[in-house]
Amino acid sequence: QINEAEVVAFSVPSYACQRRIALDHHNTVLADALSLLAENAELSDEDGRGVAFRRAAAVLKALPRQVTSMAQLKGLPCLGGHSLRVIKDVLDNGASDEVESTKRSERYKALKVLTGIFGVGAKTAARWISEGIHTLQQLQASGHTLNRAQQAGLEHYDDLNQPVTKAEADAIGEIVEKAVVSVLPGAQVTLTGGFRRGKLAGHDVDFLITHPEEGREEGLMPKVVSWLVKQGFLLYQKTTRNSYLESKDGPAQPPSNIDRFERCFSIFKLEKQATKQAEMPEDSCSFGAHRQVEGDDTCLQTDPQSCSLSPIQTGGLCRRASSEEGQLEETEPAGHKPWRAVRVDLVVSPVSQFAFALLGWTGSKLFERELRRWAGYEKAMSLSSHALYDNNQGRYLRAASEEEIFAHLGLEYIPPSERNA
Ligand code: TTP
Ligand code: MN
Ligand code: MN
Ligand code: MN
Repeated sequence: QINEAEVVAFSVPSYACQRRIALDHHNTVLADALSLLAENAELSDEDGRGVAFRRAAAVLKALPRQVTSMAQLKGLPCLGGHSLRVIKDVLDNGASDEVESTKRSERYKALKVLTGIFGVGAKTAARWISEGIHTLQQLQASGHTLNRAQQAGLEHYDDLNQPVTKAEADAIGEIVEKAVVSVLPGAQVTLTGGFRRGKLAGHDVDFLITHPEEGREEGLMPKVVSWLVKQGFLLYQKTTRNSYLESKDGPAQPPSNIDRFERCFSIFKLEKQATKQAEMPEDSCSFGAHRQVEGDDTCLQTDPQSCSLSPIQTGGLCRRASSEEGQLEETEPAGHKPWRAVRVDLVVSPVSQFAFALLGWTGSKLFERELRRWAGYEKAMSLSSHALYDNNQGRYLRAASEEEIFAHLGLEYIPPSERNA
């Protein structure tokens, strides 16, 4: 029996960028429930609701202990009525009806399948669903013309929906490093995104490239990309050039949040040989259903969403039992090729903007959003991944490190491993 008067309520600061949020925390079940509703809102093109659930989840991730009663949540920021109902449901019943029915809903499942195609966003998926397209076969049968990204996405669907491991990220890092120094000696490559925050798996690998001499990085991306193409490392790439300096609002205006670096969205062809040296867990399938059949390393998953193993861990033979994926595998037996497709993002930044780019590309997405919100509302500053503009002083604030940016913003420095909001 809990005496409400004796319960000590938790306390956390309002902005996620004021909190230290490690990958491991004490409220996974609650945060996962809210994150699923956030994901569903984002997939439904309701970004406002998505952010609200993400913020609520980030509050729970920051708590020093597991939540056991609603009274502990009194006075916490970012917990709206809807999030509180979900939390109460989980505390009372072990699960939230809304979350469980969302997971089971045809619409959510179709949105997941269709946006699982690289190049397909929430809007495109919604349009297809309104035409009755819920599966990859239905999409293929519909005769819709797909753009180049979507064609690549469909072709490498299974690989790209298999989490990228840290070992694979490191193997790709070595290739990128080699490409970059071959075309511009002295240039530097930094791993960003989730892997810089310490994640052990991700949906892609993100790299930031610069050169210590300002200006030397200009035009670097096309050279890196053609080196990679020539060596046969790219299955797909789309490069966009730097539009920061020539953009209409120009550097004299507060920078917008839109990133204008030279960047490349790509799909790498990673030889399985390249990660063979790395230690792989014997059996780390989270579902526990990953097991071997005599003489055949086949994963007998029945729920394709629950196998977290990469093809490398399964020897490439994880035959996921989803009907649509099953059919795709008949045309392309993913398990019998000596390589896998991996999404890679490359960004080139001039060294004068490097700290801002590093901060902006390390994430998490909510952490980034909260940093910009803090800058604008609390400090009258505009933060982008290019610069920090002080509206009161009417000037840009320089920074050579992330620490300096946090200092300009009046925030305690939060290391990458604690930006997992
Ligand atoms: P993602 O690669 O989408 O996410 P992630 O690396 O945190 O997680 P995952 O393991 O699923 O890959 O984005 C990485 C960071 O890059 C994130 O903070 C958002 C940021 N970013 C963009 O994605 N696009 C942009 O235009 C800018 C400026 C930043
Ligand atoms: Mn703790
Ligand atoms: Mn990433
Ligand atoms: Mn990315």
